[in-house]
Amino acid sequence: MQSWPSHPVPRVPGTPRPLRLYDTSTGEIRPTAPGATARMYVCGITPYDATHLGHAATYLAFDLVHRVWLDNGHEVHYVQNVTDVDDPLLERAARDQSDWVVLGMREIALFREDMAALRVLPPRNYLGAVESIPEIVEAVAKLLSAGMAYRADDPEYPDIYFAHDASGRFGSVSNYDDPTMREFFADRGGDPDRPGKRHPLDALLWRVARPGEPSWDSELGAGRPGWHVECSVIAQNRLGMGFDLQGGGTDLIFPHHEFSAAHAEALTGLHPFARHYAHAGMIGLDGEKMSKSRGNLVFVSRLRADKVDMMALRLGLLSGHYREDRAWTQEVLAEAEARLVRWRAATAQESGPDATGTITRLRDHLSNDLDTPQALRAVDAWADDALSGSGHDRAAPVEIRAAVDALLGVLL
Ligand code: 5CA
Ligand code: ZN
Repeated sequence: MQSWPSHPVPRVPGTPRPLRLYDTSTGEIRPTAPGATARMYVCGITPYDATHLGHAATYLAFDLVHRVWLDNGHEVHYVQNVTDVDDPLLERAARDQSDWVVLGMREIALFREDMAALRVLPPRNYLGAVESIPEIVEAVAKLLSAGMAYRADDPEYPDIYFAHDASGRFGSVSNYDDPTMREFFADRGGDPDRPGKRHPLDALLWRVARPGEPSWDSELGAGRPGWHVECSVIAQNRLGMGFDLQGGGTDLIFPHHEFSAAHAEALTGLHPFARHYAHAGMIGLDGEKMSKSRGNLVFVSRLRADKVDMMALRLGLLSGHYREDRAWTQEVLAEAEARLVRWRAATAQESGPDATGTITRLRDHLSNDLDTPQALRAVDAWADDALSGSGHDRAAPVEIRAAVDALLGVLL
């Protein structure tokens, strides 16, 4: 799958700060400690509808991780998937009497445009589930022969399930108790009541072909992959075990990230799958989580068509902390637009107050679990001073522009 266009990231004067990030599995803010190449996997979209502001906010959070690592001199190996075959996509295509392949391709194309417009740095590997089927089949076959997976007791559709406790570490990502796991499993794509399973929490690895559904021939028989194994295999085969960061929204903590880790750890006997699990809060609208199923969506492409400046959108989505559930409102956008105008005016001046302290504060706040509200306020303070005419450093506007571009991804 083709990724989207990149753009150069300027160097920022001064001293970088290593990134500390909240880790869901340990419940604390810990240093990320990548080697020369930082390895990050962020779960991609299921392309049955356009990118909404919730998706965008989540990808922006991990874009900042990417940028802080680059600032620290790391190469970043970033991998993202596209769930280009799964029940929601097939259901939407059936509802609209359209072809699921065409629907997926259209939404993926739009997503790429949205990401490029928002200046999200692209992944090095951007992979669809469909193109990854051979490697997924290989992994499922291994789990089956190791006795960690089994065929459902159903002569008609002997789907393959993962024995949830096969890694011996099930629960180590989410730390949820059993009732919470059962609730989320049922709500988020699981099938606890499927007859023929050995345990309600066992997760689907391979769905045997049904009439009217797409399927692929394989040594497992014709069928299609389950969801968690898709990300588990794509990540593992590009980044290896123990990669630096697995990311997504909080709705992916369980079952998705718990199972992606459990599959990989069972398969390899190694731990951990990822050294950090980071999750972005949910963006809501009118008091509810923005979601395709609720239909309360604001699309990035709609705002683009309405000529909203994508840099203002970026600033608006970054004005709240990534871990907070937060609401999108017209006021958030209006404030971001006003902020962008001020920053542009301040950096368009020939000189301004010395930028060193501001850039240090910007780095400090970002390295502290991506504290964007504080980071934006640090730049506000510089812009206010500059606009009030204080300071005559002729390098400062250029340096602030470079820092805001490189670290926040905002082009002034
Ligand atoms: N394809 C799977 C991941 S492998 C998936 O969850 N796709 S998705 O299109 O539903 O979501 C894509 C990403 O956006 C996920 O990380 C998800 O957690 C995040 N996301 C979805 N809704 C919101 C929201 N309202 N606010 C913030 N992030 C969201
Ligand atoms: Zn995923």
